Amino acid sequence: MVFYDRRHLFHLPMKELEDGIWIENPDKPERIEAIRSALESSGFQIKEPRDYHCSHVYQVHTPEYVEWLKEKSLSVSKDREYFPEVFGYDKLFDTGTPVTSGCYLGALASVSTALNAVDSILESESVSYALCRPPGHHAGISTGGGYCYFNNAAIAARYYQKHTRGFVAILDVDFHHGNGTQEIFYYDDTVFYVSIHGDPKIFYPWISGNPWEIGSDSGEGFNMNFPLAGGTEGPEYMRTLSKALQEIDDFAPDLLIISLGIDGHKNDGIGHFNLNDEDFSMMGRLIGEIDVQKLIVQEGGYNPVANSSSVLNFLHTIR
Ligand code: SP5
Ligand code: ZN
Repeated sequence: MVFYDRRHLFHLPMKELEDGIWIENPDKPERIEAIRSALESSGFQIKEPRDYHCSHVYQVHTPEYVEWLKEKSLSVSKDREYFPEVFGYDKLFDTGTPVTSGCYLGALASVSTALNAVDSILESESVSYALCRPPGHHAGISTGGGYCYFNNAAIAARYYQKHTRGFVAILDVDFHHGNGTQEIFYYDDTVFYVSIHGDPKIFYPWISGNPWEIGSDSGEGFNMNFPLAGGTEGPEYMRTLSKALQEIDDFAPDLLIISLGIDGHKNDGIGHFNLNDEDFSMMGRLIGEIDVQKLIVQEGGYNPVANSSSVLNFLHTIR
């Protein structure tokens, strides 16, 4: 089942500060609208989710962060956006993630999209897809960044556990390391986080994603990073994916959440892998070999054309 919430359209970031220059913000609504219309044309039924109480967000994020974001977002005017000015007080860690007038309600709607998909899983759907925007995997316990405000996948994992006490694996195939998801579950042995991403020595978010980050205390051994070089092609990517999937199979989760970014596509303007449409078919096929319920949560992907063909391919092969 596919879930989508139109309220992301009210989140319209305008700029991003990169290398001292204001560029157009790449998190455009079109990147998600293109996926939605491609899914509709291929016969997928799309469900608009019901709202979930905002308390689910507090299972992952601090009240200070959530209140700060709410207050800033609901007070910024529609034609402006707010960039962090005071480190520590402001709770966004980069210069690409402005507070917009629509970001708080948009981020809540994105969380609801993921939670509705979890509910479909609890009602025994085998694979559900949450077409989330804004994305989530860079959002940490008390910080937003990387176009992310609330960590949709992490909140979904906690919501699932609240209902089942089950074990969850999160496989993150966005081009960027999910620093937020890693942070949230770093001390946790009930959620296994595995990520394949561009080497953070070179690529965003730079601060995390190295192989020696394995989790801590009871979480030791339950965090795993597979950094890859820029330009990585399908065959090498699939070898790494197979290793990651073997680890997930050994963990034997009750639910597998896939943080799906399309920014590893060769035509994506932000990521730097060389994957093509067929590689996303192969990814879906390999992931589908693990016999467990699956929740797919949309993360990055900035080329609407690559997004729609790759998500379609992925959803056609996963099971
Ligand atoms: C969800 C997601 O995919 N977020 C990605 C955030 C990427 N942010 C922009 C990184 C831009 C790095 N550009 C460095 C240029 C150095 N010359
Ligand atoms: Zn990304």
